[in-house]
Amino acid sequence: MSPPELYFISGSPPCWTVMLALEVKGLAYRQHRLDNAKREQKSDEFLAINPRGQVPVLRHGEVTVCETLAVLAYLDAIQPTPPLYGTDPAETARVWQAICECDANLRNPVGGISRPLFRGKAQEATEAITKAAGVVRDELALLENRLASTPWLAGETLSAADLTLYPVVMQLSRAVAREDAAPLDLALHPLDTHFPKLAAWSERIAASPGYDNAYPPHWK
Ligand SMILES: N[C@@H](CCC(=O)N[C@@H](CS)C(=O)NCC(=O)O)C(=O)O
Repeated sequence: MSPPELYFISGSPPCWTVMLALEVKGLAYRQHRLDNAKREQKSDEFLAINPRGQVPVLRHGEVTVCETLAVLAYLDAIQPTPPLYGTDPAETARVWQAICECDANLRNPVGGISRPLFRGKAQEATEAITKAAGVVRDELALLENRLASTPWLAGETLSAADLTLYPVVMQLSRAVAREDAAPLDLALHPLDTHFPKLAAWSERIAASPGYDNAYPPHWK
């Protein structure tokens, strides 16, 4: 069968998660980069692939998979090593718990900070950004505690939990490093000052196989 094909938007955290998973598993794949500025994900051609008009989407032979976590599960099935969802019941539960916590508690507030900052609208959105930053700091403090006892979110090995969280943390770090974030005093930048364990964990991810290939092209 020919290699999987990934439809993605550069800088999209879910797409980055899938790319990291493909690289960690050492799977060859073809990239189809869509241009969000041109709304290519809403073109008739792409809507025929995913009627929701969202990425990531993985196509592999006759199989089309939408939704990040479903793509990761598919990749785990076609290439079981290294396993992304744990190797025993307790580890599997920890992986899913960390993923659910990230999606339920962190992803949206990080978007609430990064969207206005990336769009140059920090001044108009100061109150909303400040409120979201409080939520994010609390969540990062919980993660910081967890990473005090284990190198990876779900234990001793890298898992889908790490690959889910990492692009969210990077999106945040990139946003709060902007000059217009400085006057807001969000206490989130630099990451290694406020959350050293999380920063060290980020470095471990950045040392994982194929990391550079998965890095968002427009950030390079
Ligand atoms: N729950 C979905 C979320 C996918 C998602 O939100 N994708 C965004 C990119 S980060 C997207 O395609 N946005 C373009 C749009 O909705 O037009 C998943 O995890 O795959």
